[in-house]
Amino acid sequence: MQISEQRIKIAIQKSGRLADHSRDLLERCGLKVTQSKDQLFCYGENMPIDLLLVRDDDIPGLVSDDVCDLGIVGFNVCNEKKLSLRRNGKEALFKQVYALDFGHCRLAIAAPDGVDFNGLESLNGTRIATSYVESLRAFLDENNIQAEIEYFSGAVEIAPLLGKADFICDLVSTGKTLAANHLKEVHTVFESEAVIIQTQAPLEDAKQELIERMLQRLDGVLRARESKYIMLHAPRSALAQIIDLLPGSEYPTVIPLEGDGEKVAIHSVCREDVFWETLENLKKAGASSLLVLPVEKMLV
Ligand code: PRT
Ligand code: ZN
Repeated sequence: MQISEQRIKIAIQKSGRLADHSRDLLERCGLKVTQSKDQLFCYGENMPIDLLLVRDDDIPGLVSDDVCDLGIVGFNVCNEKKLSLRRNGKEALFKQVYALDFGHCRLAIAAPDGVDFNGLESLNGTRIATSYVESLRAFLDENNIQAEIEYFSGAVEIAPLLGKADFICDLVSTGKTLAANHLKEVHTVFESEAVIIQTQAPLEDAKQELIERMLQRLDGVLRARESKYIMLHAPRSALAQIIDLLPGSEYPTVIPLEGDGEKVAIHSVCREDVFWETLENLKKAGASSLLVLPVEKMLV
């Protein structure tokens, strides 16, 4: 199998925290693929789109260098790459298109249990271990903090135990790893989630069109994921109040009910989750026969 230049290439993580979500998202966009024997790329069967399966750290570089047209990667990795290119006098040639609502975590400063932390000034004159050297440096500079950065490529959380650092700066999601290493989170540097990035290199029209089509589908999947379709009956007299209660609903459809002059049916796409409390409030306002359905695809 060979990857043709006329096809779109999307870099995704080969294995790890983002791998399955990335594959799943692209499948939802209608892409069907066959994986190569060496498992390094997937050939798009029904669209001229191939997937390159790589380490997440390589994704921003592959997109910036125009080896791949799109990439799915953590914001944290993109940010680090951007800053490190900038330090070397270069600009990253990729742009972030959408945040994808998975791979949520935060880059945070943590201190050993029992250490007093009285705001960011407590970091002055200390050593902080991290794999995110550039992100941490930018954060310290922004906050006028003088601290030494100790680079650790992994297992950052053991640095204080080894006497190599006073604090650490690492990714946290549940906080269990910190707790297991007797560390406590003291400050969030930034929040992160998976994002889709696009090369800024000029593309042929056909390729650009295909990318736009794919991104439109992606937008549809993301919108659908956070949307619900709600149907209910409402007394005409309470129409305005009930429409007000529908979360994130823009233009509800109001349909007369055959044989009932008093009531109407309301159908609406809600661009947010619909909680039980909302349904209870709608019922209190006079709504009945409430139905909430998931939305699978959306094209606006
Ligand atoms: O092999 P490759 O280089 O591709 O993968 P990797 O090992 O570098 O990355 P991977 O798969 O661990 O993470 C990929 C991306 O997932 C990261 O770049 C983040 O964008 C996102 N992500 C989300 C996380 C976490 N949550 C996370 N918890 N990445 C890492 N962690 C680690 C963290 O470094 C710490 O060691 O998990 C530990 C903490 O987890 P909690 O749940 O105990 O707080
Ligand atoms: Zn990695």
